[in-house]
Amino acid sequence: PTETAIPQPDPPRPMLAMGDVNTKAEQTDFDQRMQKLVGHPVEYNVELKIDGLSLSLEYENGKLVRASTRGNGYVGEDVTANAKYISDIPQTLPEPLTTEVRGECYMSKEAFAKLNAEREEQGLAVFANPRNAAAGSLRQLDPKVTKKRQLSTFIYTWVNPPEEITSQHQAIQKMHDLGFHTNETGRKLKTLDEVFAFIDEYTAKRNSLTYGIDGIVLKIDDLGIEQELGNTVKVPRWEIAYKFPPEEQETVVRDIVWTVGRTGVVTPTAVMDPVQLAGTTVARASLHNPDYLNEKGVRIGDTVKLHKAGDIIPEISEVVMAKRPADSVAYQIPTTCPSCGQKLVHLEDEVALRCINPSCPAQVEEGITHFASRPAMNIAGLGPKIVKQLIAKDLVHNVADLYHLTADDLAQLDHFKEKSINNLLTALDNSKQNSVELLITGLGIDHVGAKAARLIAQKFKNLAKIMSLDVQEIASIDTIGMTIAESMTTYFAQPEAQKVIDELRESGLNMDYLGADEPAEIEDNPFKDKTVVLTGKLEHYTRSEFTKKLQALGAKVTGSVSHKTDYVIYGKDAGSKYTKAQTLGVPLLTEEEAIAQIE
Ligand code: 3B8
Repeated sequence: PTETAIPQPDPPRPMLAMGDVNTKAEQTDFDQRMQKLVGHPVEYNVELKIDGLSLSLEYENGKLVRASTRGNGYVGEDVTANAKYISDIPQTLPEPLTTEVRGECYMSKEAFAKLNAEREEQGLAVFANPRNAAAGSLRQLDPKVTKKRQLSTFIYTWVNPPEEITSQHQAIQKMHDLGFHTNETGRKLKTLDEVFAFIDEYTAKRNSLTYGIDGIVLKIDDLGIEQELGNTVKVPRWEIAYKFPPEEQETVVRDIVWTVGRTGVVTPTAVMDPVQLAGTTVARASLHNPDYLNEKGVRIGDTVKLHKAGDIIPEISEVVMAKRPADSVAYQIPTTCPSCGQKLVHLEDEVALRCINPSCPAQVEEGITHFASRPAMNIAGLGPKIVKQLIAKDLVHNVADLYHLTADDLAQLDHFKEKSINNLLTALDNSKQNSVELLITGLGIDHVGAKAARLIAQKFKNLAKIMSLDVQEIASIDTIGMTIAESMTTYFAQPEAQKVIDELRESGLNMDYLGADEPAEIEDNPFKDKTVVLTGKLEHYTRSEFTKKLQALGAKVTGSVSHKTDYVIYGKDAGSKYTKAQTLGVPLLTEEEAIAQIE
């Protein structure tokens, strides 16, 4: 991304950061200051403070022309190309407006956890929190990376709203109607007691939200008063952020254990005395890699402060040095694999330690478990515990051996009786008919997940063909890059890999793509990839017509309203689903509004 000046209205309106406070007493001060300045009590719009990074979106005649991050306020980073790949940003507005909105770009807790898990598996450094992950994913030279990372937005400021919009509350409603993803939990409140109650409510609900928040924002709702009060040099006078106190616990590290992943990455985990933290009991925290472990300086026996990154992933903040035992000794990073005992290596460009022994039992175990897992060959009943026993009893050494298992072999496993034996043999037999992309996924080739496997299988149709491809041919697929292509050719060039695949073929596994051809890519629209619920009596379409229409736009139409619902579209006499959407803060659209959006 290149640096460009954020175009400023006249007078310029820099993208400011907020002033923030940590106590209710400070908020009382703020409220009193506002009342004095304004001359009477003021109403506030109270919003959740999303843990992301600020984003400005500019539209000309209803078309998105520029997206930029805050940077230093006046000079931001141009992320227009990247913003095309954030699915909840409208590329066009239903009205030909020339305007600017601002909001927060964030990564959901789920996407954050998934991304970090993948990065750890690949030997890459993990992101400390969703904000860093969002920033690292948005500010990418290659917008394709942004596309893969599943970013979202909440839009909360209309820089130059039309005249009829006189309050922040209204501005959010209208921006929502224009197709922006707004956070509907915001509330217009009159008294500080109500504000405190809101804070208490979300302090309790915080952990159950699908996105991270780090506080709440108090804004004078009246845009006229906002304008009058204006800004100090750095922060607006008319609003203040309350930051949640960090949730932190102290506990003692009893051990540091190392586990070997499918790709041979060896990861340290601190095992601690269990403590309650942000709604769950925590007894383990990943230390990610040797560099991270050394940086934290953790030793066995240390008392540590623990928090949750992005509200979900337990992480050691720091060692409490004052409580370090007198007989404490520095922790020694292992040099050999905890599973096979072979010497560990540090590959160039990686922070991770790796075991590069292809027959390391821990890797084989992870590899076979992955092969059998749901996104791969989906072999019911072949979970980690069974795989562990199969390896320990020397019954399998690789995935090809699975298809040579007999009833007698399986009878050696704990609690395996006739029924469980038959079930597993049938599941193995059925898996032979799987379409080839599941087999490719199951091979566990570095960087090649279910999606890449499907794209490649769709294009090249069978495994023999796929194994003969060169890097350029694989990378000719639109969303497949050189990393995946090189990883595939390297994998298939290995004689051991070829041998396993030959054996699988001899066992009768299907090697062809059996799926349907890929449906045409759905163009961006407000309902693409959104979960939508219809309720009440519709006037313009029947329920099933409207459902089909939405599905054709890439929406998932479901029957019940939850936190996962993006929109509830309602007609006449809408009942409980409408009310539930209101309580959950799920955006509501009338049938007419939805049709306007579609058109
Ligand atoms: C003025 C208003 C900065 C912000 C703002 O969810 C300003 O309003 C700001 F100069 O940063 N993280 C929010 C959030 C952030 C801001 C905001 N409102 N809801 C947030």
